[in-house]
This record gives sequence, structure tokens and C-alpha cells, in this order.
Amino acid sequence: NSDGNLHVALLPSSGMGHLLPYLRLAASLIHHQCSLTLITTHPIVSSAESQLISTFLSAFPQITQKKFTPIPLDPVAANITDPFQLQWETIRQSAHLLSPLISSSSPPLSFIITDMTLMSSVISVTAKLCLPNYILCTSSARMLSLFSCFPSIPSSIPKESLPPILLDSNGSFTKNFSDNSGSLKHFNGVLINSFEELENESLEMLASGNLTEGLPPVFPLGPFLPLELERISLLAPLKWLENQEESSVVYVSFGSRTAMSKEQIRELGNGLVLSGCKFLWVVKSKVVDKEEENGLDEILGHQLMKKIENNGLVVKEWVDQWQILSQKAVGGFISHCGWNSVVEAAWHGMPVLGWPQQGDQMINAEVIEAGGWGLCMKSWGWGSNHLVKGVEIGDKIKELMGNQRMKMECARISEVAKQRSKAGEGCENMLKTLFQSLTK
Ligand code: BUP
Repeated sequence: NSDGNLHVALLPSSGMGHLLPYLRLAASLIHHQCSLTLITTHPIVSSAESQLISTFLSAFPQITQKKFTPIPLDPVAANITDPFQLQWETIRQSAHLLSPLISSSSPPLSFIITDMTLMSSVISVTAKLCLPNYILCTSSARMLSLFSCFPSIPSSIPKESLPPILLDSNGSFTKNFSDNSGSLKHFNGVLINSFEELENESLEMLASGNLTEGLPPVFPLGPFLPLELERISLLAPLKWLENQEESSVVYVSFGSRTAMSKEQIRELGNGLVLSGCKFLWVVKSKVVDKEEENGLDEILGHQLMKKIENNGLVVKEWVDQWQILSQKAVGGFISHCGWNSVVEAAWHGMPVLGWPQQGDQMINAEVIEAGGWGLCMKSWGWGSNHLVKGVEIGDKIKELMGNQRMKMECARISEVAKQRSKAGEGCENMLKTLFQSLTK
């Protein structure tokens, strides 16, 4: 095996949306007989991440774990309220401490794969160590195209689709985004969970060199598939789905780090009831899972709970999204459009009602809309800025569940996604190309 002697380090950023693709990629690299080191940052922000990391490391005992403990930051001084974002900044500011951890790796590392949120700080460390450095982009190629030329904006992306946080040109988030973007040309390549048929235009644009000069090669490795170890034991939703009619249920989830206001949660609940559809709804009222203390009764209120009783199942726990999307009963997905969810919906051929809340989600939702297999609710604004009324939500759900044209596009995208993920396609071929480029 030509790639048998490589030792690769992975440095994910915080949040399940960042961690999951790293672990899915790690499993593919092991398949290529790479030795792997997983750098984990402590303390870990959410319970979901802690649990997944320990399950993963017990399933792959051949992987070395290196624990990285950055110097804690004061959220007030850093002016960051989101705990995941605070962790990104904490890692960034302590990146110099990674140096001994990286250089003591044995056998010596062949390269490191870093998260986009950490790029500029990590490159300053790896450049000194002459260690090749790749990025695993946890977002869409469309978002990567914005990232690659920021602060310019590609003509294909409307300015309104940028997250509000990026419109503040003096803010620290924008400054980091810009610094990370500027460091891109010093990287050896970008790996991404996407594929040609999903994002043809953006991938071509990135490959053409027209967006920005000196862009490293982009390797579309998607669609990433979940690992067996991600299967979890919360069986109630799957059991409930077994008893529902085909394509009758709408699945609702806004990912692992978006908490809606109580008011918006209740409007959404009313909308679901008004739609007349059955629903499986994952409710999150706190950004970090550990803080989710209130019961459903308190979050939804007694009245809404009563209305919901015969129409849907509401849970607060982590569910097996991949399995849910694969159930015959599920006919539509209301999603925040985190990139992992988008790719998973594409694979399962699931029409999406995209309701972006923050970050890259509007740009990701536009990928779905352009592909004709879902809707992007721009008029609903960004999460916390706007209260969307139940009646409007109910109407859109009806539209989602009844749209035959979208269903056809879904079937088409799902077919190519499944072909891509068959052995020999997508990820495997691309990884071969990547390894060839390394040994040149
Ligand atoms: Br919540 C939840 N079960 O209950 P995204 C999420 N997931 O399997 P995010 C579950 O987590 P960012 C649950 O399938 C996907 O793979 C889901 O990633 C899985 O959104 C992942 O969709 C969530 O990218 O992250 O977590 O909001 O927006 O930062 O990418």
C-alpha cells in the first residue's frame, strides 16, 4: 500500500457539526492504513462531544489521543457569548502550545488536518515545524468560495446571505474569518464533504483559480457516511416512526448548537399542529446540551403539549438523525441547514424546508434551493432577529410535504449521492489522488 506509512494528526474544532466529519474522515484514513493521532481539546464543551469522542476512541484503539488544554479565556473580556465560538477563540489564542504536542509525535507526523476556524493560528505553528497542513472544511463548497476570497464577496453570493456577524467589519469574528481566509494559500489542500452533483458550480469555480490566486487544491470527498458507532440507543423516535404512514411525517431539527427562543419554539409548535402533518421534533432551548434543564412541559407550555399529543413526538435528547431520515414514514425535513444535515438530507433524498439561524446556514440553504430539492426561507430572517408566526410555518410545511417536483429532484440527488458513496467512488478515489499528490 503506497500510503501505508503516513501518520496523520486531526485537529477538529468544537461543536458536533465540526467533530462528526473529522471522525467520519478518520475512519476512511484508517481504511487507507494511515496511523492517526486525534487531538482533543479540553475541557470539552458539550456532553454529546465528550460521549462521541470516548466511544470513538474505544472503537479505534489504534488511534492515539493527544489531549490539548488551552489557556482558558474570559468570555466577558473576549466578548463572546456562544460557548462553542469561545472555544474556537481559546484554541486559536493557545495555538502555540500545540507545538510540543505536534513535534513529539512518534513516528513523526506526515501532515495535519485542521479546522477552518483555527487556520491562521495553526499555520504559524506548523510552518515553523515544516509540517504540511490540510483543512477539512466542515461547510459547503459555496461557503468555501466566499471564505476563499473574503472580504471580497463572489458575485454568486448575495450580500444578504452572509451571516450578520460577518457584516460587522470591525468585529473580532470578522477579523478571524479574514485572517483565516488569508492563510488559505499556505495550506496544501482542502478536503470537503461535498460532491460534484451537489455543488457543481462552486466546485468548478474553486478549481478554476478565478476566485482568488494561489488557492490550494480542493478534494471533494463527500458524501460522508456515519459510522456504526454513532448509532445510539434512543429508540422511541424510531419505534414511533414505524407506526406512521409512508411520507406522512415531517422531521424537525435545528442541529446541535442552535437554541430558539421560547416564543419561537411555541410558534413553531403551533405551526406544526396547523400543518395537519405528523411530526418528529427535536427541541433545543439551550445552546449547550448540559444546560438543558427544563422539561418539555415548561418549554412548550401545557396548552401546546395537549395539542401536540396526538400529532407528533417531541424529544429533547440526541436522536439518530441518519436513521430517522432513512425511515419510510419521514417525508420532509425542517432544518437549520448545518452542512452535515444538508448532505445527509441529500443522501436520503429528503425535501428540506431550510430555516437558517446563523453562520453559514443561509449559504448552505441556497445550495438546496438551487438544486430544486428544498426551500430556503429567506423572508423568515435570521433566527433570533425575527419571530415567524405559526400560521406561516404551517402553510410552508404543507407546501413542503405536497411538492411533487421537489420530490423528483430529491430522488435524483439521492441516487447520485448513493452512487458516489459506493466503494471506489468519491472519497476513496479522492483520497488516492490526495496521497499521490503527497508522495510526488
Ligand atoms: Br441535534 C442532532 N442527532 O439529535 P450540522 C444532530 N445529529 O445525529 P450543527 C444527530 O449532528 P454546525 C441529533 O445528523 C449531523 O450529522 C446530524 O451537524 C447529527 O449542524 C450533526 O447539521 C449536526 O452541521 O453544526 O450541529 O448545528 O451548524 O456548526 O455545522
